[in-house]
Amino acid sequence: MEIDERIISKAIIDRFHRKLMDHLELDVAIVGGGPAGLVAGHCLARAGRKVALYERKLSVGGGMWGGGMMFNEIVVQETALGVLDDFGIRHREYVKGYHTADSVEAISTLVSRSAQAGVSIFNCISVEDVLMRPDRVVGVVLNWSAVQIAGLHVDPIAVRARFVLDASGHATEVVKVVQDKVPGRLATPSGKVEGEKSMWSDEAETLTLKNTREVFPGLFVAGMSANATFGGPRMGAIFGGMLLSGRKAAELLLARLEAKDDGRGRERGRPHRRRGGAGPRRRR
Ligand code: 48F
Repeated sequence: MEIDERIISKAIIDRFHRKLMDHLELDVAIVGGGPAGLVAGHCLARAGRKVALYERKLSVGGGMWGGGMMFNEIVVQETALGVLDDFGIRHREYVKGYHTADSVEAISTLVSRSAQAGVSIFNCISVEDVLMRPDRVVGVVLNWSAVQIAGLHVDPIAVRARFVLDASGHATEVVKVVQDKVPGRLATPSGKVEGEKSMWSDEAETLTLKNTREVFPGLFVAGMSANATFGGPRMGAIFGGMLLSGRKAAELLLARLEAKDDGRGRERGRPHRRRGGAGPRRRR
């Protein structure tokens, strides 16, 4: 059989078109394909939820590939070894309490298992904005990263999601958009992004988990984005907090997807009620 280039093109266009069409309405839209976003996506997809993950870059994986300063090993503490085991990522004890894993094995496995669990990963796509209603975030606004990089004036497309997870890392990109463009306050002490602090690994690893939560109605934060949003320090090349944060974000999201306020209120014309400080206050 002679290979027909037209069929190759048609197959790619057709399959991608279907994938995109099939993901215009989601349970959770995840922004960022680093360790936190991938672990969250994996847990949500395994629980049967419809999840898409958008990654700006060509390669998914965020800051894990390079270990610490391109020494491609990561450190993971005891409490997070369960996540590595869950994914089948091999690890070795270095000294008591400190374990290492090959960063390339770790991140490639997180990516592969997430995709196989059912997370639809869209690489080369940047989330440049959110979809809003008067009282909450209801989706994401997408554009090709190449459009952003080239500075082209091209309008985006939008995807509805019951919840959005900002796992964009140090940049906290979605939270910053919401801070700047959506009426209301974030559930942070100042109502704004508190900003990342300098390195303090122990404190950061604890705070990352604490800071993994809903920061605005419909918008959750995980990973380094959670810490930067709530003003925690960075932690360096220890990754347990990122993995556990992804898992915690998924647990919170699964609970919310089951709850009365399940992100469908707007469809039924029922306004979202403020809880625990995260919520809109209209600007005048
Ligand atoms: O930075 P990243 O790995 O975030 P993370 O999961 O993990 C942080 C650690 O890697 C490390 C650390 C822990 O020791 O401090 O830095 O919290 O992955 C975030 C991903 O989000 C992508 C970005 O390219 C990266 O791969 N990203 C950021 N903004 C956007 C985005 C956006 N607006 N749209 C799509 N992708």
